[in-house]
Amino acid sequence: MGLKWDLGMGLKMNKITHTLRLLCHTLYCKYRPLSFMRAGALTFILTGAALLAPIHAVMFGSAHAAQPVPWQLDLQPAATPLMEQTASLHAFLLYLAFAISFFVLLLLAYVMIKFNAKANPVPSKTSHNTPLEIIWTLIPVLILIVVSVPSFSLLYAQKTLPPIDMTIKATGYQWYWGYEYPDHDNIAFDALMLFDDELAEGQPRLLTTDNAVVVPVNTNVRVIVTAADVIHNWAMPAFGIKMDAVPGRLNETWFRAEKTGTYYGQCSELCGTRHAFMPIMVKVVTKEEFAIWVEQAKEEFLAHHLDDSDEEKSAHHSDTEKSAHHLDADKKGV
Ligand SMILES: [Cu+2]
Repeated sequence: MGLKWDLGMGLKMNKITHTLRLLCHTLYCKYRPLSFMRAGALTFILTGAALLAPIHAVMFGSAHAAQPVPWQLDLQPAATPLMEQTASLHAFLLYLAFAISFFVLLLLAYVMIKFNAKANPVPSKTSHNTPLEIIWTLIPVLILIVVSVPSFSLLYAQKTLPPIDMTIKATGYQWYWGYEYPDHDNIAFDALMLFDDELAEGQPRLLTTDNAVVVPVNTNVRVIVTAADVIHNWAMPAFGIKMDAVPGRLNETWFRAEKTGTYYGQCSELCGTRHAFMPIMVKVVTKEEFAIWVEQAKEEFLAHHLDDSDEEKSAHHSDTEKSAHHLDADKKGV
């Protein structure tokens, strides 16, 4: 049995080596016009890039706060199971892409050394090889099937809402976000970006808002996303969420934040001149802290809400305009 298997394996390996050689021949014939120098340089760059990516992922993968940091290369650390799944699919694809690039590099190197004009002055005239063509069709198909398994399971997890504990409605406006808590006496407030001179110590620039979205930890939160004027997008990298906010349409998504802390995101759909200045700030707190916040928010925002008359709206507008002015002045360095 062992001997038979060995013999069979040997024959198979012979066939594989033969096939590889043919593959190299074909590659060489096809890319002959490309000079060796250029092919070498291109391969070097591509492999370098492919090699660096996983190394960076390993080196910088877990040290980030839940916000963008200067020179960031990898994804923000996951705060929800959905983002963990997204990050692992991302890592898997990265290694797969690396393996494929490395395999191609080896083939090219083999061709360059073995079949250059000096080493192989009389090239083969081979033009067809059925087993080889079947292999180079089947292998990519198999790779795609393998990739589809984690990919579809992630898509299913994103689209299938688990039993929901509470709902938040996020509405995109030009250029800020409005939030409503329908399960908590319709607490409603707007979140406008703070400008540089309004920031407290340690608050990140262009990401901090006057009012944060507050949610309890380990709670399944449904987010209903819509917009009032143009298309915006409610995106929170650490939660693995990026959901279009479309006027006249309710989109829904969900998250379950498993770590307390402050998380930052941004509108991710080009929505006008101040698209870059409508950040999203979510505070994940303990359930007790959330209960306290709800009571405070009811008082703070309810009066605000009852008075949601034209007067209030125009006051808000002038506030936004003031901020816009402020921004212009900021840009000019005034
Ligand atoms: Cu927007």
